[in-house]
Amino acid sequence: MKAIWKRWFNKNASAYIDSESIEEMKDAGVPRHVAIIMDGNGRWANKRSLPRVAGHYEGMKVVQRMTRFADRVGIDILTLYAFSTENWKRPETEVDYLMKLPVEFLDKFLPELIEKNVRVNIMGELEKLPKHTRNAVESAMNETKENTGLVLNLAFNYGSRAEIVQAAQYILDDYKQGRLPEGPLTEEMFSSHLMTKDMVDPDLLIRTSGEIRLSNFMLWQLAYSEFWFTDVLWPDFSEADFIEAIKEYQRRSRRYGGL
Ligand code: V07
Repeated sequence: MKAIWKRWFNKNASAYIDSESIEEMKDAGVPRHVAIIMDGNGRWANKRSLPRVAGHYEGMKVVQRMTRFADRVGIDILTLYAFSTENWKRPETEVDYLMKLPVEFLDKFLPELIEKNVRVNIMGELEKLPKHTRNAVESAMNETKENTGLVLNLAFNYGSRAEIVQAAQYILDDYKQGRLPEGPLTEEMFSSHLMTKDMVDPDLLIRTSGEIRLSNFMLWQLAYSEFWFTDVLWPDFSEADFIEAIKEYQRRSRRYGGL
């Protein structure tokens, strides 16, 4: 099939991915924690002569679909890089729009997340967000905090070096207050001060849009993860692409199994 039709078909047939191939994939062992850098939204819009925010809106719809997919295949944690601390440097109108997206997303999607037993978690500095944004994400976290299904972990106003420095600061404070035992600091003690303290490390990192770098994303947590890159722009990312990434992950972990 021609690539362009394949894309169109995959996107529109997404709900009909046959359950047999899903079951097969589940049996081979899906990654517990998948982290995604959702890149290429602006470029997707540019290619269509649309404003960049149109790409962000389309990207938000893909967040919904991939959350459904992660839930369906039994992934435990889906971490998505929604907004980096660097993103404040973008034009004000674009930043304003991005700050409205969580509100829009949750207005539409929170009831379904609750129904699916999904727990929403935000990883990042919420203090600097506009009030309406902060209220929306905090109430989503609150309303889902008892849920025991998929964890939808959104990296929002997140930067990994700042997270690591913050962990060091917490450790210093704890030490001064006598809350830390004497003796050497361990990796476990350190990682328990990170924003991912109760999570396993990502098994698989996906980055869309052809960029092959980490851009200050989960530097500590990705130490042993498999990396999978694709040229597909985030608004075009489909269930078929997600399956391809998981299958490649399964091939690699079979090959290096036990190591
Ligand atoms: C954002 C859509 C995805 C592509 C990347 C940039 C634009 C979902 C959220 C979100 C955030 C918090 C929350 C629920 C949903 C989001 C921003 C941007 C800033 F509790 N998508 N999305 N937040 N984009």
